[in-house]
Amino acid sequence: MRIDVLTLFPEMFASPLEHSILKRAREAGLLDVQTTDIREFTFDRYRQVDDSPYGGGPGMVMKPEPIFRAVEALASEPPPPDRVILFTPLGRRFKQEVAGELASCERLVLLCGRYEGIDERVHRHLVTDELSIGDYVLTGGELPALVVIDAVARLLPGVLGKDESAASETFAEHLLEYPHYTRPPDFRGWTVPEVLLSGDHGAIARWRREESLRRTLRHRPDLFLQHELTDEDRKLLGLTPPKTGRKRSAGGS
Ligand code: 4FV
Repeated sequence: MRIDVLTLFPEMFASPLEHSILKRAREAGLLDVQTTDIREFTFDRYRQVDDSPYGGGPGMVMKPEPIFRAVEALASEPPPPDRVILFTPLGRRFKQEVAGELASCERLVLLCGRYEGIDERVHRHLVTDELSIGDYVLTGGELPALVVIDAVARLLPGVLGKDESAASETFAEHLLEYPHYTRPPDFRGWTVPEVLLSGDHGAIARWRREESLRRTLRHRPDLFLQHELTDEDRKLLGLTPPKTGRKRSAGGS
């Protein structure tokens, strides 16, 4: 996958991409992240990328021209971008399923805003998607871009090693993950659940499923309602199976 990042601070992307899984993915050619400074697409002597807002008000607004030029220049190189994504608090909430959607793309362009925001004509006439990583206001779109690069990259085939799997993890099936334990079996008197030391993989799988269900119900009932309860899940939760035998969602629909 190729990811082009348009930003006023390309240097912010140096370090986070030079460690661990993301570094390995780039070295293996599974991920190609290119940063481009939007200011390179200004031709006036002040290399102006922002200006005061029409109608007055605090702060500055990013100008449309350098951004349109930058995206059009990137798009002139094959392959054409599948998505041009702008990060903004008013965007669609970025979730694991959105990461999965983007991981099937060949090329993404990520647009990082600064200042109060970006001229509305960029939102309306240039970007294909607006994403938010959460209901808070950041100083720029660079950190959201790094969050998306990380979450998408680890879903690319071959990026996670055999001992790292994206399959049975948090949010797969809208469930939170089960508790993890490793050596020592007894730490300060806090012991590892017997079942995990039993070697009985059937019992371990049931324990983990039950833990995922209980944790999701307790910590994220909203997620639990999106989860399709199986009869096995009902048994694990001590819920009576539905009369009809037909699978029914947690929300009882
Ligand atoms: C943001 C968020 C975010 C708003 C103005 C950048 C800032 C500045 N992006 N999720 N929350 N963006 O706060 O994605 O341009």
